[in-house]
Amino acid sequence: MLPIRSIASRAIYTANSVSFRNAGYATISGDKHNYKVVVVGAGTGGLVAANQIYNRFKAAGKALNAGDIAIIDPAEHHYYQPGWTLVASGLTSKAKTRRPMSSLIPSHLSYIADSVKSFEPKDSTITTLAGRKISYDNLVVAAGLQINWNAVQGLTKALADPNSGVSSVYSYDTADKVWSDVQALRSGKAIFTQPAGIIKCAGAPQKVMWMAWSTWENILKSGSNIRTEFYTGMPTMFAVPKYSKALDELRVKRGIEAGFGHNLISVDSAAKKATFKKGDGSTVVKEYTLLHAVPPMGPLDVIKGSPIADQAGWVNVDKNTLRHVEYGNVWSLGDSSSLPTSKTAAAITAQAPVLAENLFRVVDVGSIGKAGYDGYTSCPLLTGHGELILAEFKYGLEPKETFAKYLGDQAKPRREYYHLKKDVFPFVYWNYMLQGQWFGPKGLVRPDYA
Ligand code: UQ1
Repeated sequence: MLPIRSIASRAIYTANSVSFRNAGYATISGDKHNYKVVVVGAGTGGLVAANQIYNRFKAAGKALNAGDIAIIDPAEHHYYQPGWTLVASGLTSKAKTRRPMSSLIPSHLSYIADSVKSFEPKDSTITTLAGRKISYDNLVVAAGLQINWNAVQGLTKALADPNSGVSSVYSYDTADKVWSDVQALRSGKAIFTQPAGIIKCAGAPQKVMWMAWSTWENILKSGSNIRTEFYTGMPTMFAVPKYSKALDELRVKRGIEAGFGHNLISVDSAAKKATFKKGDGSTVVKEYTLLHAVPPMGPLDVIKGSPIADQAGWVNVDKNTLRHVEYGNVWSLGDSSSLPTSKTAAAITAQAPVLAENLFRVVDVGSIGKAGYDGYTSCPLLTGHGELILAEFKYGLEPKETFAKYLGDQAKPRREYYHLKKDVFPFVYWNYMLQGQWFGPKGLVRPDYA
């Protein structure tokens, strides 16, 4: 059995112990069937949104009662996924990137350890895997996305073999294997891949590469014996032209060969060969000593084809209001949403306050106000030890940089940003963001939409 868990596993987990969660912090609600707000998913989007919604009503002097908001997620742990690139580069331990779910859900939220089986937005209900029908005044969908590990033939087998030299940053179980493989490599060819299409944190595949390169070059001094190559299904290094240019210059300067429009389709771990499909349909086989593989990703099966999904399978929300285009009491943010921006934790810092404000206004006065999401997202691109390019941008792939006016162009790798990513953000996340008190570039100040 391959011990790969992913966000998707939240949807397929069997809810078998609704009543026995250690309730030191969270309360388990076993019998209530109607809630003012139901939040689906207790990942970054769900936990932040649930807390910001609670805080928003309270700030208006209209506090919801304990138990008015329910959050539903079958996962035993919550993961700080932005930490996995740090795990993959030996900068932190994986144990520090997860905490028991029950320790993170405050007692004023009802915690339902179950998963959604179907959405019935016409009736304002959801049905759970355990067979409960739950009705809501408002529904917030933050269910995450699905990692299609099996879409790359031979990958799960290769990942499960400790000696295969094949790893992936995209799961808790394999993120530390990246680091052990990187440390073990003394010579040969290291291949890093990225699939075509939408993935979460689209910068991560190359962050892992840059940190591995820096480890060989600067720490282990074995760089001259290792050839590094990057094969991506995308046409460029990064979607935003400004950062793409900087990253491509860095790639050339560091002697890293790239193949664009190259999609990993199979791994033969016995022969140490990876097969890629190119845009013209032809295939090409590459030998590797170390392979960092990133599988394709897509919408969760439970959402795809459901009444709340768009054609592609994402929750179909207005890109500025985060309100469902058809069902006015359904909202979405984060990876499961149709928002046409990069799927990151930083994006949640800007999406959640807009969602909380709009939902509050709809409940309070019946219509939304001026709050709108501009597509803000960020990708802290580790480029080596002590250096990071802080990509920040909004809709239209337009840069929206927080620190440029103080420190200069954020396309230039800087030490300050490296420490933001490595030391500041993890602390802020666990201590402020998950409690609904952190607003990204606005810090601890909730945006005012008056
Ligand atoms: C952020 O707020 C955040 O959460 C704590 C991150 O980590 C998950 C980020 O990567 C980024 C970029 C932000 C945005 C905050 C600032 C100060 C730019």
